[in-house]
Amino acid sequence: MLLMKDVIREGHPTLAKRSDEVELPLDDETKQTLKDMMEFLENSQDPVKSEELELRPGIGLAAPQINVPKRMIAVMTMDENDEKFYKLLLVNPIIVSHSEAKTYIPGGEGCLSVDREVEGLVARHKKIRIRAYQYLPATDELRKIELRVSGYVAIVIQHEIDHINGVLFVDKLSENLDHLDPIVFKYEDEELEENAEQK
Ligand code: UDB
Ligand code: ZN
Repeated sequence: MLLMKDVIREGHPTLAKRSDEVELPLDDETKQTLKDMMEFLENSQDPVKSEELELRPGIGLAAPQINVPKRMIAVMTMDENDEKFYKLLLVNPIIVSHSEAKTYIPGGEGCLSVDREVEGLVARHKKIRIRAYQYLPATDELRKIELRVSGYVAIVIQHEIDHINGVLFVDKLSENLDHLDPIVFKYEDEELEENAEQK
């Protein structure tokens, strides 16, 4: 089981290197790493387990963050409209095309591998098209897929693909992105409504 101590931090050389292509078919060790990555995200989002195990609630993880320099990422999150759930293990992902338009998370990004509070925003493509192999642990299948995603999920995937290219979000901060449309989260609107109602 992966814990926060297994997540390497800013300054570790593996985080600054381009990770290696994964050789297919997947070997058993690589399959286990993929399963461990998803289990970490699941545990970290479980209120009871995350507290017991002292995990930060993660929505994405790239293999180099656990010091495995291979091109593999895990994502587990809802989209910003709380409509679609994404639970993906991707091997050798590539962004085949992207929108010209960019967007950003208005509160800024963080990272499981960055312990300090970082001020600054990250501009990311609003829409991306990805080709990858998707690993399905339940059936032990590896499927070639093409995915089109936008908004928050596209940001998460770009953040993880940056990791397998040796790039951290702190390497690409902007002070002001007012010229771009930010991601708008549905749940934040609800919070605002609730706050308004309390007044
Ligand atoms: C995260 N989690 O996992 F909107 F329930 C971040 C950390 C760094 C704060 C743990 C996160 O944003 N969780 C979250 C967000 C919500 C609602 C919720 C939980 N990452 C993943 C990472 O570092 N991968 O390498 C950082 C994200 C910032 C932008 C994309 C990834
Ligand atoms: Zn990260």
